[in-house]
Amino acid sequence: MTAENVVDPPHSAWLPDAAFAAVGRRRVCVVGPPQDEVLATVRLEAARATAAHGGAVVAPDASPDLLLTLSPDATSVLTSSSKGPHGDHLGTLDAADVGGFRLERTGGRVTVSAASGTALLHGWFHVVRLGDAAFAAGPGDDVDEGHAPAATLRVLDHWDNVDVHPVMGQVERGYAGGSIFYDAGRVREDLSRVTAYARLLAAVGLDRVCLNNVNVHAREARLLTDDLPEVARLAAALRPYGVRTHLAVSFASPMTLGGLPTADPLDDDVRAWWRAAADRAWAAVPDFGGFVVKADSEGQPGPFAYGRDHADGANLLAEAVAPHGGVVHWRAFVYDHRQDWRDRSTDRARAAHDHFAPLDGRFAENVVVQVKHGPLDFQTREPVSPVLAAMPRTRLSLELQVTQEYTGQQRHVCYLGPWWSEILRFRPWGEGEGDDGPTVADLTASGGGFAAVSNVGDDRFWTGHPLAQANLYAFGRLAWDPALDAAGVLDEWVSLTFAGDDGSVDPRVRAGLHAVMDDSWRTYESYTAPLGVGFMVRPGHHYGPDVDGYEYTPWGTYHFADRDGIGVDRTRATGTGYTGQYPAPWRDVYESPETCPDELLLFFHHVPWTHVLRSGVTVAQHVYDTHFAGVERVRRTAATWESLAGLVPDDVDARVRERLAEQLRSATEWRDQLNTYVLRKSGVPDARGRTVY
Ligand code: GCV
Repeated sequence: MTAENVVDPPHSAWLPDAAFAAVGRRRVCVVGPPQDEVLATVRLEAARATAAHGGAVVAPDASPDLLLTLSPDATSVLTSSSKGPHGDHLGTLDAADVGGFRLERTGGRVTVSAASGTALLHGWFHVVRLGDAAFAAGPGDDVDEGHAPAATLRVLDHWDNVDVHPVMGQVERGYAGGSIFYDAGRVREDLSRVTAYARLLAAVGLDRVCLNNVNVHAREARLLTDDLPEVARLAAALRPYGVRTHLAVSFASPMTLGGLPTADPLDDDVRAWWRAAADRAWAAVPDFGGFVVKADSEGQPGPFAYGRDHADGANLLAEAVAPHGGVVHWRAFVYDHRQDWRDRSTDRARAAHDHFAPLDGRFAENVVVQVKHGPLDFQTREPVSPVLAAMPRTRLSLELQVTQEYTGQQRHVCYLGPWWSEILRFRPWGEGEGDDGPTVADLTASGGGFAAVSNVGDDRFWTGHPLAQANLYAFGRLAWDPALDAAGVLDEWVSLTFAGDDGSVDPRVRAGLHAVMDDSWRTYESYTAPLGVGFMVRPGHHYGPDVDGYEYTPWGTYHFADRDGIGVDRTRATGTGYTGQYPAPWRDVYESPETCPDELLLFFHHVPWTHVLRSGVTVAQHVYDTHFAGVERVRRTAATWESLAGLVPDDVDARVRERLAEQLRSATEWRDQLNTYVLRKSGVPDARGRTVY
């Protein structure tokens, strides 16, 4: 028996049987052609829920409480619900890929109709989420609603390696054990866990997964060629829940896999090689989604080697996948990782805009430029990337990081919903009265979509920290509807995950989880990265404090602290000019320390330690205050969690306690290192005389 056969059954996450109590007690009918694979899943789900809770699967003429029907003309709801003023003209990428459903309720009886099995499945999980409220039969409870995802493309990117990488392991930046797809150099035999994963994704409306790391090493590159039958097996495990497969590919593949002397995007043989590669991929996986590419970034090959630009590179692949209706997600994470730290004029934050904004309008119809939410790299706090406002003629996808590389690595509780919500609601052209410009969600949803780096592994709780499941849940829900309230999304997650036998949640558990999680991102920020400074982490693994760890390295991530002050001058007047990449009003708001939001001050300005923030305290004092307060908040979080003992399942309790103990230790370490650093550099003492070393 191999190790992979003896893992415990995975935790049910947000789909415990109890979460199906309301639908499972009722009479459910599913209507549609027997050959539809995802519809078969809806039938299976209905049978499973009703068997567990005493309801029944019934025929259409038996007055079902819930009728789920596949009807090709359920079209009234199939347009995007959040089209913004920018990007509408780009049109829907894949008109056939309709993801909406209609929900009608009359006298407490519910009908969900959709044009595809996947959309109907999403409708089923919507009703599950609503619970008894879905069947409300009081006066005024009749409804006829359309539900459609904001964006066609809602993708989870896995940074999973097939081989165990000597430095990055099986999953790069993975904090939840090994890969659910691969084990030590091969695709797993038993893929039941992959199907269970697809079920979780379908329940939050996600329908695409990229199976491998964007850093495509030699072994992983072969997924595109000799391993296609294995990719097909993975796709078959995801398909019952309507989840489509994408692959990350290496730009050098024509050379490394095809034996060609070049990978020049304008070379005819290279173009032919990619076309043949795409043909083979779709032959093996008929509903294949497309390619994800990291090029000219952190050592990955790209078009620069041939004097070509990223539009040339992306369009090469776009041409190859176009006949199959495929998509190329081309990442804008392009910068020089061999920078000279002595040179203060080079600014990594500028790089994506410098490379990509001039290319607006040159990308093929089926290219989606995938932009990290901030200009650097998934820090705890960064401004929104200016690229998102600079490419109106390009499909854009917003890239978020669910895996908590820089936000506590699933050892710290850090609910990221509020952070993502801020990003999605950010208006690059400001909030003028009466004529609000588009939000980031508007800009990305209507032509492109949302992508995020997944946080799951073969850990029993999927995500290492059981409460980190909420981040995966929140990504799916916000990608479907970016206007959702983050605390409301958390509440949904609590309702499902902690449902008791009757489907309801103990109010003490609900309140406790909100107390622990609602503000946990700001708590994390308070004891780690002050005022948008970023990257004070231990180089390499990125866990825990190391204030100067990156200061004299080639990575372009500096804070420039000295005895006088700290921060990066990114102004047009005296700095790197990065503020000029934003449209008004932000180019001016960020330009002046007087108007720059405190939480981003050190991202945009180099200021004295004694600079008085808009909050009224000095920079040095702010560091002391927030770091002392942050540790106290973690202490309170741990106490709140302890008060839930006996109210939450023992296994969850034990794991969360263990993680909270580490969080408290780590937060204390962050506090003491940061405070001591500031005191030693600045000589400015803590006004409240607390212990600084
Ligand atoms: C997959 C950061 C991470 C890398 C990651 C990279 C990326 O630099 O530390 O592990 O590589 O981002 O997004 O490509």
